[in-house]
Amino acid sequence: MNTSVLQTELSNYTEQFNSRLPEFFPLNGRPEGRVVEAMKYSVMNGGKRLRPFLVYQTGRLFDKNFEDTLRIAVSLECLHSYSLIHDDLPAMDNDDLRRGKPTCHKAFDEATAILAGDGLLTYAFELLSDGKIPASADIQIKLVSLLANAAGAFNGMVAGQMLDLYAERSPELNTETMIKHIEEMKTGRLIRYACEAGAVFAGASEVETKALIDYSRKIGIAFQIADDLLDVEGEQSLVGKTLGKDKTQGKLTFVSLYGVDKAHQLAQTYIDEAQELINRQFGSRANILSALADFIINRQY
Ligand code: GRG
Repeated sequence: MNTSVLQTELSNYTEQFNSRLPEFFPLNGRPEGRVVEAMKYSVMNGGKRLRPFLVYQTGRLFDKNFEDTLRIAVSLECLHSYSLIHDDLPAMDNDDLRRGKPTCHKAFDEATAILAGDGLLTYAFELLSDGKIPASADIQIKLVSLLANAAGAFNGMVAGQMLDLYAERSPELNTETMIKHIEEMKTGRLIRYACEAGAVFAGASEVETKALIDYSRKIGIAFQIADDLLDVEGEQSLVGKTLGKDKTQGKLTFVSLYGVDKAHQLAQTYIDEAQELINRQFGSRANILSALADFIINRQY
């Protein structure tokens, strides 16, 4: 499949997804509605919608459609947006720009941004558990449990973020094994959840689910390498966030570890492996997932 077919699929999906988002954020005009405004601002504030698209495309392998997968996709994007709001806070990455627009704490204020993150995190689980997902109770519970684990403090995104902050201050932790471990938790677990959730929702077999998980783990690492490369090679107006920060902050990244050329090669290797896996299991049905793997490392934003 050529890249432009994928670009069209992704932009059609994004358009449809964005047009449905407002209905998930009713504004009630009451003073506390300010937090919902901040939540809505952050979720509606652009974004590639890669995680929702992965949920949809995984579901589509098993004949699920946009509407079937929408609630799971919105829930995941809420959780992802919470992590970005909190990551941008002064106590964390302290950034003024996200998706090319003022970060939540700049557009509102710090306390509202903390609450908006809390609100989105909580809402993600409300959307999964309010009985409106067209699946059995067992599947709904499984989705809640998978997301909690992927986002959480034991082996998930919060654990990855903690280790990332800690490693910055502890040079002895700056090893290849450690960076892979950090990135697998911080970035990889939500990407993996996107594919696993689509598979669980759609009733994929164990073998099919495993192929999707293996694919997602590989594209997850490649995604992070691409993110590190964009920080040094990207165009700020396209990337939409402050670039060059990894170096200024002395962060250990795939680029600081391997250098630019080797980082590109490594990302390509992960993508080749992911494509081989997914093609072996699903053949041409997985053309879009396969093309998405290419997009992940060739993206400009
Ligand atoms: C604060 C609990 C907590 C976790 C933060 C997501 C994260 C963990 C930190 C964000 C910083 C960062 C650069 C992470 C690496 C890659 C990443 C998740 C980038 C943002 O995802 P995209 O590129 O963003 O999919 P869009 O805006 O397109 O949704």
